[in-house]
Amino acid sequence: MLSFQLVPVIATIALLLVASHALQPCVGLQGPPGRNGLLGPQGPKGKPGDKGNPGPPGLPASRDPTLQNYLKELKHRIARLERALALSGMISIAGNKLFASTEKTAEFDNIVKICKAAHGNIATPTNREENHAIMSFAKQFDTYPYLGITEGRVPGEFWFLNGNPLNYTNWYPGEPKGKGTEKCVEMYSDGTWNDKPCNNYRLAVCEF
Ligand SMILES: [Ca+2]
Repeated sequence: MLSFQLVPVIATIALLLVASHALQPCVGLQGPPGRNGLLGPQGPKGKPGDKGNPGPPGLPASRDPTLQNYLKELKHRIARLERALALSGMISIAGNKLFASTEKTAEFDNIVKICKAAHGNIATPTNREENHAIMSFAKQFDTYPYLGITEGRVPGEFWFLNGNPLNYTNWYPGEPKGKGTEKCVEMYSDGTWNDKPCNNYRLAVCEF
């Protein structure tokens, strides 16, 4: 016979046993795999790889058909542009020189600066063809342009602005006659030259 004092003890033990049994995990079937997680942050930049081997040598430009075709097309396009600009009197071409005017007048020193700023030079005729090309502006704007020619230390001796002696002249009959008082040169509308003081306002024509 159990004494009545043992009953609560046995009951407590029984409860503990039941509780401990309930805490034991039950092993069920394995569930399906979870979804993929989000992308992680980008890793650090790797080291640059080794330099590759040099490629095979290309064709010389003169034998590269792609390049030659491209040059041909470019020349054709430039020639068309030049013809269009010449048609409207905006440019005049003589040999390798291209002449253009600001269509405005200025003193000699300013024309030199204007042309330099445009990466050109003041119009300087070194042969009949160039003289004729500059003359077309004198006629078109009915204004005499200054030329890139000035008088040296010796009165009556004129030089190109680059210091070279004149290899071509087209003086108006009797000119130059300023004898040191007319240091610059203007072009009349018939293409002839006249020595003239440098502070007049004359048409700005540049060559490129
Ligand atoms: Ca004169």
